[in-house]
Amino acid sequence: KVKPAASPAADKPAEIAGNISYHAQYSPHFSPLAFGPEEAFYATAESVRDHLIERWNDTYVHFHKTDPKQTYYLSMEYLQGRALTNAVGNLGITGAYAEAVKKFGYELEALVGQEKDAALGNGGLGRLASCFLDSMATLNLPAWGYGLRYRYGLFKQVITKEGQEEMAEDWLDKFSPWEIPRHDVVFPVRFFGHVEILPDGSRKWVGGEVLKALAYDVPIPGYKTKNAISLRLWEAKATAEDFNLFQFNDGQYESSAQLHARAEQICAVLYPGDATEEGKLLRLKQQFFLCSASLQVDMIARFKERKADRVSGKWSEFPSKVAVQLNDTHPTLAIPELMRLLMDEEGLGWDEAWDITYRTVSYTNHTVLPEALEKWSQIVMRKLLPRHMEIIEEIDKRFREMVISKHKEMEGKIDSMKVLDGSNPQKPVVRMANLCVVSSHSVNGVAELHSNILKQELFADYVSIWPNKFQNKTNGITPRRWLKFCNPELSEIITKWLKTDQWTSDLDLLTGLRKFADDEKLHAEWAAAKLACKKRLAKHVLDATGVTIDPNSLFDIQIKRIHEYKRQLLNILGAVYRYKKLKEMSAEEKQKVTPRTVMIGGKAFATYTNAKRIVKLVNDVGAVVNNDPEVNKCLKVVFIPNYNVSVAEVLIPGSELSQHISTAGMEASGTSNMKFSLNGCVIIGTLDGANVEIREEVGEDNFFLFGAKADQVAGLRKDRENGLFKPDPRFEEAKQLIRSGAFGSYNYEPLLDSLEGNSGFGRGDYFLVGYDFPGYIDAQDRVDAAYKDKKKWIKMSILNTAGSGKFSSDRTIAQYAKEIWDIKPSPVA
Ligand code: 26R
Repeated sequence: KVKPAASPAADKPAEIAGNISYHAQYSPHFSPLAFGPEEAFYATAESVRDHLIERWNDTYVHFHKTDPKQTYYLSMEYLQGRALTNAVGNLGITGAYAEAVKKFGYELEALVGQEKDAALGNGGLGRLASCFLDSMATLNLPAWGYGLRYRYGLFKQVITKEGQEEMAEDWLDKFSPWEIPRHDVVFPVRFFGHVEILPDGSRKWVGGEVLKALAYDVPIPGYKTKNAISLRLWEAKATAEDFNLFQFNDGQYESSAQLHARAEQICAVLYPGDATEEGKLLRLKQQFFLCSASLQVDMIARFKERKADRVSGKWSEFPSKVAVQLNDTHPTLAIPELMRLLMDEEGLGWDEAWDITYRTVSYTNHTVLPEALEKWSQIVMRKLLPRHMEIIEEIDKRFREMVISKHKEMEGKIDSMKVLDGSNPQKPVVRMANLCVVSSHSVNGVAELHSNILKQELFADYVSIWPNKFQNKTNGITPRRWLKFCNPELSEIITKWLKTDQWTSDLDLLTGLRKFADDEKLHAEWAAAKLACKKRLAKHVLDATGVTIDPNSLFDIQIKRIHEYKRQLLNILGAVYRYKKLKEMSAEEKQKVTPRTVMIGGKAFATYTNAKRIVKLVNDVGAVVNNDPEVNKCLKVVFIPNYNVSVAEVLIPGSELSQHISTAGMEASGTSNMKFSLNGCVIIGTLDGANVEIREEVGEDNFFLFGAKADQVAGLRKDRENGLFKPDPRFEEAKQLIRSGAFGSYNYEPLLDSLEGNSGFGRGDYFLVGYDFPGYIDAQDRVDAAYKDKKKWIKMSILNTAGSGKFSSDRTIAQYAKEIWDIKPSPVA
């Protein structure tokens, strides 16, 4: 036994400084001569890591001893962002570290900026997973996250004259101080090969290529608790045995290390392009790699290891020890992999393996967009995973038999419900969502409206078979990162007025602010805090774009992935219309206008042409408006480049109005809407996703609503098709101004055409930009009027914060724990 040494005393800055020096000297990554901000950041992070490792070890031992039921959260994406502020904040050692780094002449905030964002995710789904980890740790839940250690995460967005360009973002450029490579946790993962039938009739998957999965653990500290959980990221490796020394010495360098090269490909990038067959295969490999490694190592091996200590160690106990949550369909292969391991490796029969799998696995749906529902080629799947394909075929067959024998009335619906779709014999596919629904004991949506759409539309047929399988779990966000740490100004005021900082872990306490909503003293403090955040934001904008914006103007922000359904196009058309009206005004009239800064940020998927055109349009409009002296006191339009978690942490606190304006029924939930509202920012939005619930919580007077309702959308599209749509003249004016070339000569025709009828590029305005345009402009007019009344606006702002308690991910995770996972808090003593 090695007696562990203690980390530096958390309340002794001198000791901490000594520990930082120690790391600079004895965990060296740089020349000993320099101790600049970068060196100081790494040494500080390593010092903080000592605290994390201590807690992480204690938590691991505690879970091992007490052997509680544990959740395994499988996700292809995590958008962690930076970790330093969060780590010292959650551990309660921010002050001590701030003082310690001062001894080296540094401000902690300056060092924090040295850290690269860990962007192992695309958007909402990945950031949700990261918020969930924070809440699982904070609630002392036995739950771990599993993902892949991508070498390159989400691309860096660079804006040029052509619009968006993508660059590889090297988050591991130097190294990540937060991960612990676990050389003791290495397991084989197989691809390709074939199925052998053994003499006893059992089946075994053999041959093919075998890679190794190596675990990297990222400790996740809970807030004000001793517990720290793990985000386990797998990396693919080939070993010395896979290296052909003979070939290498013979000069055949590439073939000598073939498997090494293939291993490297697996974790090379987040979401490899899947336009080619190779790309599709790689993406499927990634998905299986995550599932197989997590299941073999952490669920099966751990269950066996711990069951040796248990009185009865039956496999039937597995579901009372293990819950697997699938973050969308991306890790669906966990289902056939668990079946395979139980049957082929552990010798169980189908029925027992199925019962265990069904009781273990649950699935969250995050989108109803048809193009985002995964379908995998049966041919590719059979080649890469021959045994899994057999198992999926058997699941499909048994499902169909069950429907016919027990739900005769649903027989006519079988074609759309079954897992395998062979309707195109050239391209038979596996429908992953159907596989998830059929094989999971619980299926949930991520906001009330979305869950209802799942029950009434996407999964309606299954509801009559399994009426109790479908649930709602409205998303949430961690109030630590998204208020306490990113907005210290507002946090202090809240703590002062509530006379407690308990709200950080009990967010419902924010309702206590309601009784001060008219208090002038609070108003003054609230406005001052907002102004400080706006100034920080303005500085970011200047540094990132060179554009100067006025902190006294209304800061209006839309930041999210660029997608037609999210309707950044509606936003920019609105800005174009505003510009046109300003141009028509006299100087006197302009005096009365509410000055506004419209900021739009977000990344477009590299091959999504219309999304990239939108990015270009926003930039082009900005270039004209911002340089037009006749209007630029009243309006600025800024595209915020390279939107990511760290940028969000600056933008959200400084925002006053934020736009969540998707076509109703299309945004499953949204989570930035919750972050804005929590930070006292008023929403202009449609009745979509979690907007519906936010509006209920903050009150309809404190939310600018417009637009078609979800249940009207289908009818409106029909009307449009039938030529019944009459565009508002204001909508025509805005489009016309762009067509006239007022914002440059780039060809916007294809983009604008998507708003027209079903001809040429036209998609009949599928997202109803034209239908919602007049309502949107009217709502913006109401915003302008409300903003003029400072008292009214600040009151709205306070009531947004006060009404955001429901949207803590602590609430969401507590519900998952109780209503899906059946796991209980297990705090380290
Ligand atoms: C398979 C591939 C095409 C793919 C599709 C969609 C890959 C990734 C996605 C991302 C989707 C699933 C996503 O991020 N959905 C978002 O999930 C958030 C968290 O629940 C919601 O808030 C948000 O509304 C939803 O768009």
